[in-house]
Amino acid sequence: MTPTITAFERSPDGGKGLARDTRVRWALEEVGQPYEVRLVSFAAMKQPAHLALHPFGQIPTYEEGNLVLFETGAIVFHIAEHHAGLLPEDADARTRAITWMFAALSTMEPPILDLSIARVTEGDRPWAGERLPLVMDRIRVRLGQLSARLADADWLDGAFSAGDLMMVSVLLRLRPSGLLDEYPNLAAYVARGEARPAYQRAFAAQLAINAPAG
Ligand code: GTB
Repeated sequence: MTPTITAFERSPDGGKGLARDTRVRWALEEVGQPYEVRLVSFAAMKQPAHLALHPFGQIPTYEEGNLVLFETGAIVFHIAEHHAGLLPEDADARTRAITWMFAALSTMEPPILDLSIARVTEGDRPWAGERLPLVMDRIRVRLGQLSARLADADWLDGAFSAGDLMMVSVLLRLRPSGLLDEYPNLAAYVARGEARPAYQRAFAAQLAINAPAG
């Protein structure tokens, strides 16, 4: 059955691939699963029909027959569990790859999201100038630790996995800040992820919807 995901009718990033449907598209492309996309407006996301799919009124969602999922971690995990290509066969290696998915979402992503909050949501507060360097330093701590673990490897634990897909997706958001470039092995790691044909297809698909007109 062809799954359907939801995405922004028009992403605020104008097609830079930063909205979270991109990581789901990427996973589907990696495993060769065709999918359909239903575009939703910000207003529609808060209406009962969408809230029945996603209790927090967000994108992306994932529908496959009677199964409805929200949260990209759960969606990518489901895709990886049901298709070959994103999780190793070996049980221990599989669990380590899943651990990296959790690390991306629960250790790396929160301080990275905090940077957007500090810059955009709270950028006009009188204390914003003092808070921003603290937020950036908290990200540097995590990037330093991740950089040390990755060292000169291509991927976090052997072959490319759903753990790398999630980690690269999370780190991508840092590019405009310049923070990623302070860790050349992480910058190269993210570039390796983006160079994957499956990522390129996912990026192109979301760009086709979101590219500014003209
Ligand atoms: N934890 C959830 C998951 O991983 O699925 C988070 C989902 C989420 O934050 N969805 C956002 C959303 O629906 C879109 S991706 N927001 C609308 C709302 O909450 O009302 C976040 C996002 C939005 C825009 C950019 N951008 O423009 O750069 C980047 C990321």
